[in-house]
Amino acid sequence: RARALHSVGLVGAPFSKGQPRDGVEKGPDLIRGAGLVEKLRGQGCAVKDYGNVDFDDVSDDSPVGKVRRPRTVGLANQRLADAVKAIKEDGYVSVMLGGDHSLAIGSILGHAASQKGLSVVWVDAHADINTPLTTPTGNIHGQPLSYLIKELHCKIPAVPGLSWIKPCVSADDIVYIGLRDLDPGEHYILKSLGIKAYSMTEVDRLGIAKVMEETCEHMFSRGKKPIHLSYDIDAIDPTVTPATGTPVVGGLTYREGIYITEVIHQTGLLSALDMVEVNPKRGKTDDEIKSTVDTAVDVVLGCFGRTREGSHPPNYSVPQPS
Ligand code: B3U
Ligand code: MN
Ligand code: MN
Repeated sequence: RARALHSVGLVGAPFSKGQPRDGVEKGPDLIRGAGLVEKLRGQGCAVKDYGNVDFDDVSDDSPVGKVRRPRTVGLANQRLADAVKAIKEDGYVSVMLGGDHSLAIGSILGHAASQKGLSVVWVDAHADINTPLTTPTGNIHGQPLSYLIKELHCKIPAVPGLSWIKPCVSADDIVYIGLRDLDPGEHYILKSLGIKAYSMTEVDRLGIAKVMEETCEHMFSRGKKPIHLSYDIDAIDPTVTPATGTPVVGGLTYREGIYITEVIHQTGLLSALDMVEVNPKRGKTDDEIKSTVDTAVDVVLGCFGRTREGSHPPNYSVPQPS
């Protein structure tokens, strides 16, 4: 039997406390229920499912300044970081199914613990880079990158439950795609740190092919580092993926969303993936939920070599009539 094309280590993170809407904790089991593991195996991947991380609620987790549930989110991300680190040490590409986007803290920390340096591609309508002092909502799913970026560390106050986080990515190693809903503080941080960002305006101006070409050029100009792709389903237009907590009009088409994954796959450098913010309780109909979940599955499949042109095994031959 031929060697598997990819080794995928899957972990579910049924966690919703980085934001106020429940339902997003159902993401992992829904995405599995749509046949993710079987489909990955069907396209030649070796898959180990590590199951779901167990999360505990911290009692008396009152807000600290504006930040909501810092101890619960901090503890969840410690657990997740350990899980992702173990998956990387076992030699797999880590796939974390969320859950809300605060989970990128643990996923990126666990990934970074096993590598010398990472590139992060953040596909999202939002920049998720508010600090505890710029956040308008207090929700930590709008803040994960602020805790992880070395150049922002001096702007992060000590918050109980989150102070253990050691920043592990440089601002130059981040590329955003799909942005269209930023707070003033976030926009200022992006500009002042010079973070590479392709908002929907750049997607419109350049087209997704050029955006991905430049994304790769930017990443590779700093040496070829393992890629962490953090994919928020709300990057894609809500006509396609409505079942998510904070939908924003004017997003990526299904095709643009999938094209991103095809290019990331072709780099051969994908080392960890987050698929987050699928929330079935935000879908108004079963069709809305199905379209959102199926798109999330297709994003993961695209990351692991599914091609729209089709494919065939290397030893394939057309049967001869006898
Ligand atoms: N920027 C806002 C809104 C938001 C961020 N991420 C999501 N929504 N999903 C905030 O809360 O920081
Ligand atoms: Mn996000
Ligand atoms: Mn988002």
